[in-house]
Amino acid sequence: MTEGAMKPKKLTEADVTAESVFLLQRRQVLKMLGISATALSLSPSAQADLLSWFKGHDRPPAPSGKPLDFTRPAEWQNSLTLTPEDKVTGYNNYYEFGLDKADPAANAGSLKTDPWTLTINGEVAKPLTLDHDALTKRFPLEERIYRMRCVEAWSMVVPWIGFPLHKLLAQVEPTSNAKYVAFKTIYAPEQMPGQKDRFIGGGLEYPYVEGLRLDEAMHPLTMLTVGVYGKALPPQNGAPIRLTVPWKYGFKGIKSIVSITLTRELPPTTWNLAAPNEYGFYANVNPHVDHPRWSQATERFIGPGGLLDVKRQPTLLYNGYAEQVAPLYRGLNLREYF
Ligand SMILES: Nc1nc2c(c(=O)[nH]1)N[C@H]1C(S)=C(S)[C@@H](COP(=O)(O)O)O[C@H]1N2
Ligand SMILES: [Mo]
Repeated sequence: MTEGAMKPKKLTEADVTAESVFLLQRRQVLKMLGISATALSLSPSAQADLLSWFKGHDRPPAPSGKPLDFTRPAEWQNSLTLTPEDKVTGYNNYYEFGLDKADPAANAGSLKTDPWTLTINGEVAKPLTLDHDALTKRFPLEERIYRMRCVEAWSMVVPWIGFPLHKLLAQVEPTSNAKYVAFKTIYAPEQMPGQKDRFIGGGLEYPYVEGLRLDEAMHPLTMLTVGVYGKALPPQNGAPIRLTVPWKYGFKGIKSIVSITLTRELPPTTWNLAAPNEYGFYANVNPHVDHPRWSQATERFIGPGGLLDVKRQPTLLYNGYAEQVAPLYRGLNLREYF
């Protein structure tokens, strides 16, 4: 076999499994459940996602994080129906641990999240490094119930715990040159099989990197997240600290962050590097701007009912946060800057 033939094709975010193996398993599982594929009002890829999760249902339970001290400010509470904890911590994207939705919960236990060092540097007057304990102790923690929308067109509602990024940025004092904020995931190929193997890791470049404009980073909705469902984040959700930007597609929410760097220039971002025509820098949730390969007009909400409780619902502009964030994008052509 030539080296060229061995090379994995560049995977995009929707190509989450080895399709041929998967279609077979899906048919078998559906048959076992007595469900015909057409009886489910789900696209093949949606079924693939859910059943890959189902397939992993005998996985070891996620190590339960330690309980956190936090408040529940009324501002961030609401009456949205929550996605249950086992789905939030069992149905994940974290390609460093594999492409199936069940892979992160099964494999991310190998990530050593304590000790940890988060460095904040670049165009700042006062660079800072935080150790593992500082991540949960330096800033008061609050629970915030946010919508979460993956670019693959599934969605959840999640009770995250963390603090607003602007509080951290205020402490490092960005210089007048700072225009963007760049984030980087840990690079630890010995602990992350997907960083070592291009088949497992989907052909992405690692470490995973993300970025925001400084004004987006300073927005009160933008959060550094250290917990979920009352406890420290499990590794599959990005322990010990990850980004949550609820009006943007989920891939902006970079996990297991080791550096935050303020920059003059727009930073590179992982999915944009992988497929620039499909994933932009902004990645604002927008029902009117389709992905080149699928519609973004609706989404599949993963709800509390049974395993297959997936409700199709309209996608909301800026994921329902238009009132708060639309001013950031006044005058910007959202089709061009997707
Ligand atoms: N380092 C890293 N961060 C990542 C990803 C990843 O593969 N690697 N996946 C992203 C995608 S596509 C989504 S939808 C969210 C999923 O977060 P969750 O598993 O906590 O729901 O994490 C994002 N952050
Ligand atoms: Mo995603």
